[in-house]
Amino acid sequence: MSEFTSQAGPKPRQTGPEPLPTDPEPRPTGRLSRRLFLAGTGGALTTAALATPLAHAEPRRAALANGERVPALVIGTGYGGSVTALRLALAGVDVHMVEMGMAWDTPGPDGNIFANTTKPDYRSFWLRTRTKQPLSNFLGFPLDKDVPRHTGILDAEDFSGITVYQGRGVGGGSLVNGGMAVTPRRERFSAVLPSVDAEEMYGTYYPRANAGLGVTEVDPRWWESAECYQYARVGRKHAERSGFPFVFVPNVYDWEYMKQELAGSVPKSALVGEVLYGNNHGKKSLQKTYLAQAKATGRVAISPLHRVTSVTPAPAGTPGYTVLVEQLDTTGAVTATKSVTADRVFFAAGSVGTSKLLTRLKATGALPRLNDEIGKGWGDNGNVMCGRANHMWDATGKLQASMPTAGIDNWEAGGAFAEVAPLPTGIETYASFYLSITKNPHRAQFSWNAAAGRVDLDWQTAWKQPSIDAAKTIFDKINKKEGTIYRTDLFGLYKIWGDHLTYHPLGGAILNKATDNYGRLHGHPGLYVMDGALIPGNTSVNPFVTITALAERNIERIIADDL
Ligand code: FAE
Repeated sequence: MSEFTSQAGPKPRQTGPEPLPTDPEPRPTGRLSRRLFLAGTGGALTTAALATPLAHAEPRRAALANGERVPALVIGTGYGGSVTALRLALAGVDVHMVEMGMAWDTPGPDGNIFANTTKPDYRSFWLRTRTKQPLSNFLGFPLDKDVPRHTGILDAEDFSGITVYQGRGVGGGSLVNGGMAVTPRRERFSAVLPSVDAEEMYGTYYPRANAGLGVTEVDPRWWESAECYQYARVGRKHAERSGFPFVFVPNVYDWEYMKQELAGSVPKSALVGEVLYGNNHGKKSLQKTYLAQAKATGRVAISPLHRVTSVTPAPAGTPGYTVLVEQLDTTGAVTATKSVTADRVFFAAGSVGTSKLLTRLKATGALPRLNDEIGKGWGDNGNVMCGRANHMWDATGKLQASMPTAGIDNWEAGGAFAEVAPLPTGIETYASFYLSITKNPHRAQFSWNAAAGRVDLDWQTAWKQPSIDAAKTIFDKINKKEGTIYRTDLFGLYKIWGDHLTYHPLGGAILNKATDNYGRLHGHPGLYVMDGALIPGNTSVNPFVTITALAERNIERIIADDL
């Protein structure tokens, strides 16, 4: 068995962001002193010897006020936004983060902040009255059910031909994802981000991102015998018997916590299937890593349940941008509209959120000088799901950890990397389940639909066929060797492929096309893209480590040159 981190430079061992320097200077001017500038770039980022424990300043709590002026406004609190906020704050800049989702810091009536995957409730979906679960059926029975409309954590956003799943709330996708923290193989990097220096990424920014995210590897000896990874060991057996490389992949889950879950000494999270609607324990979401560090600087304020609707150049004579923000209640109703002025605006609303905003702002003349690359180059990271029906002697186990640890790598030969995914139902399913990331060449475009007042995406369901073909290079062979068949009951009646969705939206404001090579939007100085919108449609593996590393690279340059 090989490992996926071998190309990523030194293996990170920390469990949180790199230690940060004390900031003894009085807060804030928003302008940079040379001293703070150094602390925020070279000092904090590369010289461990200079780092001392952070003095925990009081976090800035005030919600965004109408008429406020802020030096840096970050739209979204996912990976790109969190890196941006932390690094700007360390450089001495006051930051306001605007997040359309909830704070996710308050327990519900059951004492938990997050709902369980097997029991979706009002917390689970973003403004839906019926769940739209990625795996919609089981043994032919539909799984979806009615829920109260609420600003819940998982958005199943429908476009023609595809449903795009995204996290909503402070922490973005880190709240709902499987924590698989994969650095692409170096030899594949030039196809992922062709304009970026691989040497720098693998020498500096991937290691920095992995450290900041708290990425670690599962203890292989424990994994070999842990009841909760029997499903993954069955996955390995089948992969290897068909001659495919089976690779361990790192994760941001706290493995020591999972061991205690298994021992019954702490409240269970991964071992009761928590993932899609949040993890109450164990997972190092951004709330526990980058965002915790950002808040501790005392320079970062976050406004949850605030949605940015417009960014335009401020009136003549006023520097910066006018940003319109809607405040929401938990039914999704707008309770206030605020206008603020920001010297700089960082778009980090995710591939879909950023692309939708920029496409509309360009088309409606709010940001007229954005170039024609806006909205282009969107891809689904080649996502396609499937299940296989195993023989009775290949039980996958009643107890399955919801955090994946491994994949089948057939990228070179067949264009597919298949995550061996859990199916944590609490019963023996005799099913192996996979999320494949494939080399899919299709790219869609966002466009402004003036009549309907919305942004459309022109993806077509048929465009998933190359992904299905790539996944079949793995699973047809395994089925033949094992004498097994595909499950047809997981995505509808007699439907093998989960080809209607993606978990990994990428692109829409591509690096070095819609922006310069560091995320600066063309035509409007002081506007930046910092998230998955920069990446041209595919990362060959799960994307959040690459999004984080790219944001680390870009913000370092922006701080050095622009501020
Ligand atoms: P993201 O994390 O989506 O953050 C954007 C934030 O902006 C969100 O919090 C939005 O609510 C907010 N926002 C959007 N529009 C606005 C607006 N107008 N105003 C204010 N706020 C706004 O962006 N990736 C992996 O690498 N490994 C995994 O195991 C994995 N599993 C996944 C499982 C699921 C179910 C899902 C949905 C995704 C998974 N992903 C995984 C994908 C990963 O979470 C995703 O690529 C990143 O979260 C994208 O990061 P961004 O910073 O681009």
